[in-house]
Amino acid sequence: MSTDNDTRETTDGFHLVLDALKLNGLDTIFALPGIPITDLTRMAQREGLRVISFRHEQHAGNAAAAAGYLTGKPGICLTVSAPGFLNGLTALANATTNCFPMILISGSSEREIVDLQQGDYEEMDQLAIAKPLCKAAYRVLHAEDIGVGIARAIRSAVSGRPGGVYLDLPAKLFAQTMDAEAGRRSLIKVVDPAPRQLPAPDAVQRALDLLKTAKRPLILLGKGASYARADDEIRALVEKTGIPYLPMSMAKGLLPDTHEQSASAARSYVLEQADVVMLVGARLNWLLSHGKGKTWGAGHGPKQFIQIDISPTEMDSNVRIDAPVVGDIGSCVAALLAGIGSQWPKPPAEWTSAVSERRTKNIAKMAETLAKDPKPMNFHSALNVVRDIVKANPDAMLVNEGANALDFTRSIVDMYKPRKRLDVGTWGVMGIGMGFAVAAAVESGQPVIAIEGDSAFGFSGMEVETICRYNLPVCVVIFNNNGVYRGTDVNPKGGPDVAPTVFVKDARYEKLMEAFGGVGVYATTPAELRSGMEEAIRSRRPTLINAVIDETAGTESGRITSLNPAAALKK
Ligand SMILES: Cc1ncc(C[n+]2csc(CCOP(=O)(O)OP(=O)(O)O)c2C)c(N)n1
Ligand SMILES: [Mg+2]
Repeated sequence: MSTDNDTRETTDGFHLVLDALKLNGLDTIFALPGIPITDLTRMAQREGLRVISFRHEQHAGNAAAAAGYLTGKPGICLTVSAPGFLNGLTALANATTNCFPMILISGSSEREIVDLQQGDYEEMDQLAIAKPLCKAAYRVLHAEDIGVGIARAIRSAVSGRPGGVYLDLPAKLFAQTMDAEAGRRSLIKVVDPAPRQLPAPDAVQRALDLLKTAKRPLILLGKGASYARADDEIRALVEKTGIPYLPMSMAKGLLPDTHEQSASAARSYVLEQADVVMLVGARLNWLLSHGKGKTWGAGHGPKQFIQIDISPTEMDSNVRIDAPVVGDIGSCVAALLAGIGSQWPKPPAEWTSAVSERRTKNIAKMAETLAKDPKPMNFHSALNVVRDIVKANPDAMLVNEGANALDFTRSIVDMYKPRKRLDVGTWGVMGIGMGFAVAAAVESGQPVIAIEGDSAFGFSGMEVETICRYNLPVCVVIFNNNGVYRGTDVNPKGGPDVAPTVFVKDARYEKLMEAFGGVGVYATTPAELRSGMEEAIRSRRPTLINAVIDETAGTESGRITSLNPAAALKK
């Protein structure tokens, strides 16, 4: 059996899994132990892997997904069978939707019993359940196939469009033994797991030809562009063409939000007016109103789209793509840059000055709002503080979830560096907060600021214990407005139950952090919030600031009120 060095003669499933991960540079596991993987977590730690143990699998899964996005290597989540697996599955599906590479490794029960449905401990056909919710799903039945299983999982997670992969490891596999040397030879160090995919030269030329005809061009950067790690090339593309750009939420900071070509403060104007739009790693899904309708200036004349994406089937998903450029974003942008050369004509000044005029006006208007000091504190006056703190700490990671707490933060807090912002992503899902915060701290070593709606925080709140246990430099700021969207709803029947969107008023969330040895701060003014955040960043101690926000300040669903179906009967 195993020893500390390579002299062992026999190996087993446990060690082969760990050796295969290590061989591929996967050195961190986000886990929750139990049958049959408890020993795997212990052995992983003994073998020098970092094991971050969570209180609920969904957050371990979210951490793995965020780690995948931040490192470009698949994040590893390890769970027990059936219920543990299901708890992790939400994160796996969310990772796949967000195109974050992760591998959910789950122990499972005995195949023979599961397949005959004879009622095993935690019986469930996990592979079948996982399959439609992720990019690929594999099961390994024999120790000698572990190397191949992990190699396939890695390739599936990171090549092409990244996503979630499920790897099913039945309990019996772990105890299987084989000759150590044969075991070593069975492992695969994956060569070039995410191969470059070069765009076709004629596709690049078509895109450039179209871009050249534009009178009101716009570049739209998505989180695919951030993930691509082609930061310098993307910046060069924006600056050499002189085209205004809009970053999607997680592309903020790819270029600093203060960049003069950023059209964020003139978003509705540019979406409505642009005639040629170049999408870089951004999908025309609901977050972009599917590329059509009022947002896109229906009636303002036709729009033409250039789309850069690694997935050919993304093209025409919602509207016609006039110039598809399929390949990895780094290669596509490099090819476009080569074609652009140094003589590229700037967009008509009429367009760029119209954009910048609106931008200046809106920024000034926002500055006025931010300068106000209402009592009680509202989203704006609180975010004015967060904005300053992020500006002073541009390397800090920002995690963000909620409705109003999300939307206001996204528009008010400027980001200065790529891949610093992690949020609810494509699904707008609540519950990513503490899992993402843990991964951000573990993978970057930087201070993490998590701006959380009070409802949003509740989904993963117990992981503050995890944050304290690993002593992570996470500063959680809860925007506490007593509920979902607002704290002001009342029960129309007047009974003892409060309205469905309302929580316990003036809840003392900071005491949760104190319970585990972290720092709790109760902040009712911007000054208290500022000193709490400054101290958290300076000390790197786990901190939770309960920022009390005017309970009337929010709007229904934040910025997406219109997605709520309207009742036909108004009563
Ligand atoms: C998993 C999941 N469940 C429910 C929702 C619906 N939802 C959207 S935002 C939100 C919470 C908003 O309240 P809060 O986090 O307090 O933010 P606020 O608007 O009050 O700042 C909920 C429950 C969701 N997006 N995801
Ligand atoms: Mg709230």
